[in-house]
Amino acid sequence: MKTQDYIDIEDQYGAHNYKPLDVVLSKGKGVWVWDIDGNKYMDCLSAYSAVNQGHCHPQIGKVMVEQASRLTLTSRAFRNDQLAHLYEELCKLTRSHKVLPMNSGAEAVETAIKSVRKWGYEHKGVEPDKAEIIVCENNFHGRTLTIIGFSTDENARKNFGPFVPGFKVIPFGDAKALEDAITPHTVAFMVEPIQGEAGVIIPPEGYLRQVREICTAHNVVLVLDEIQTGLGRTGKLLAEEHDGIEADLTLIGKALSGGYYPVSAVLSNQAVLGLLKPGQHGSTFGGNPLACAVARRALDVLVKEKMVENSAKMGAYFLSRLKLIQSTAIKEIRGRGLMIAIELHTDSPISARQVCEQLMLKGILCKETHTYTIRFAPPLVITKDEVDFCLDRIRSVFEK
Ligand code: IF1
Repeated sequence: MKTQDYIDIEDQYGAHNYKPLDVVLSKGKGVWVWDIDGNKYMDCLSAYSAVNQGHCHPQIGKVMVEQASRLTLTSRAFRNDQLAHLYEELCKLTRSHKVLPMNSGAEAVETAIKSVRKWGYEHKGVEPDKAEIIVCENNFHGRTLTIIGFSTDENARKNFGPFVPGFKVIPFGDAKALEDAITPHTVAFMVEPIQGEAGVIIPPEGYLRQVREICTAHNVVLVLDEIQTGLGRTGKLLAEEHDGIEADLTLIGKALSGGYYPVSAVLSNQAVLGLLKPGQHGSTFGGNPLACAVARRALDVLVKEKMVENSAKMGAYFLSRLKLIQSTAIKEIRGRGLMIAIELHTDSPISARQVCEQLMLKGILCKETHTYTIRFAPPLVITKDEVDFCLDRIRSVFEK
């Protein structure tokens, strides 16, 4: 089959809920992927930061195959010999007290929402059915009905209502707005340390520290959605470390499995998760032995191979060199670690999508977000030579 054949069949039989670049991939290794014609590309999206450890990391692959031939799923009706290890290793690594494993990122977010509501009623003493959760404009936390109900992206929510009540939206990066929005019914504030889908939006210096103080002062649970920023993406294991704070609940997913398998988790630094009793939450696949074995090794290689340190180092280099590109099309270049974006002027002669299409022809795969921003988030195993390869091609698109 040729590229066009794949596209035609997808068009005919699949829902059109994505608009992918027209490249059909069939192989990956480290930062590189190959299409069905054997063309090689550098992956600067990393499956939306799920393959931070690089494509097909051999260690993770090995443990996945071994575990798959031994035991895959027990359900949580029985125990398995991997879950305890994952709990312990995750808690030690992230200084957490409790873990609740799920599968997708959205499920971790849903889990957090249920948990903080329960905490609000049973611990804080909020009146029945009055719990409020504060979130930010331009948030991205997933695609379930609850979550899109508090999205401010029209395209994500239009004609999907009615929605779950109990959410209040405030501007991102504005600590005063948070303080003003808190009422006696507020149970939690949920925020991305750096907004991903919104276009790699980094909040003002000190924002997260202020947010931490406000939440503590008002007895409000601080939930950090680190599903995208976590596990080394921003040059620290968790993005919260840049501000020297600790969230009460931290959500991780994506790279928790190195891209092998959907694994997510809610990490808790206080009694919130302790309130859940048998039968109140769960999932058939959450915490299964295959997921746990894969996640354990995905975390292990992240640490042992110093991918977090490499993310910080290569990210700083990448960003500093990108900023030297001379182009009237570029409005701003920003990033932290290997979570980087180029934002174009609204009157730029070239759209973000066109930049991505041109980069694809030069062997770089990346993805626009909204109309004006291009994101670069390569696997954290990228080398300096590979960053240079990428920079040369980005330069040639802009300096033309
Ligand atoms: C898609 C962006 C990335 C997330 C945060 C929860 C989730 C995500 C902070 C839900 C998911 C994805 C999903 C992906 C596009 C994508 C994304 F463009 F939207 F911003 F990563 F860059 N919290 N992010 O970023 O996790 O349920 O998907 O496992 O195709 O929708 P999920």
